[in-house]
Amino acid sequence: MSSRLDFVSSNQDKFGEVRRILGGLGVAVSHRAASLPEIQSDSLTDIALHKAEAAHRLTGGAILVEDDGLFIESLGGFPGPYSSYVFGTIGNGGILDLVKGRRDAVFRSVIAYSDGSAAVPFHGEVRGSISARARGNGWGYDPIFVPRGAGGTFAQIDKDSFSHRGAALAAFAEWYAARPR
Ligand code: ITT
Repeated sequence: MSSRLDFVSSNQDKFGEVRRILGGLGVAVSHRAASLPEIQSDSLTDIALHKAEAAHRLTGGAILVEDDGLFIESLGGFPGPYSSYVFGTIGNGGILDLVKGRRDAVFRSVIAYSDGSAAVPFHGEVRGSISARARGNGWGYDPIFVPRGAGGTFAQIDKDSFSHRGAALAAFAEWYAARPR
């Protein structure tokens, strides 16, 4: 059986990180650029599992997808599952205008794997805060998210060892290496 593994995503920045992180864990992955349909749900896990099924239908092979969200506590978890839409509409400037009180936030990732049998989810999260202003040049919310214990925003540090994506992919890689073949 082929060991090809495709990461199906419209987001080139995500794929760059996925390739780097999984490469460091001994798992080779290719990019299949595609925008998958996303169901409306409060659950990143449900969204990721549906994306995984759509991705497997697209390629017919073994795939990974990811769904992420930035959850800001003083905003009741906004933008959460709507993070991609909110970034494209109000962006980091709009988020900084909205956050007035407590700045605690959590970044969550759900990676989902499918090779045709039921999709399997892997979870990662990082706690931190929203910075007072954007710092550093990074993609998405990187310039405004400061992981707890780090000296700067995701855009200013080597984020892989702190990131929600790094944690979810580490769980995936452990499971993938141990799966029956
Ligand atoms: P897919 O095609 O893989 O779905 P997407 O960009 O639409 O790509 P999501 O639906 O998971 O991905 O949206 C999550 C959004 O959260 C994403 O578009 C970014 O704006 C943001 N985001 C996720 N992870 C991030 C990270 O590590 N750093 C900065 N922003 C991030």
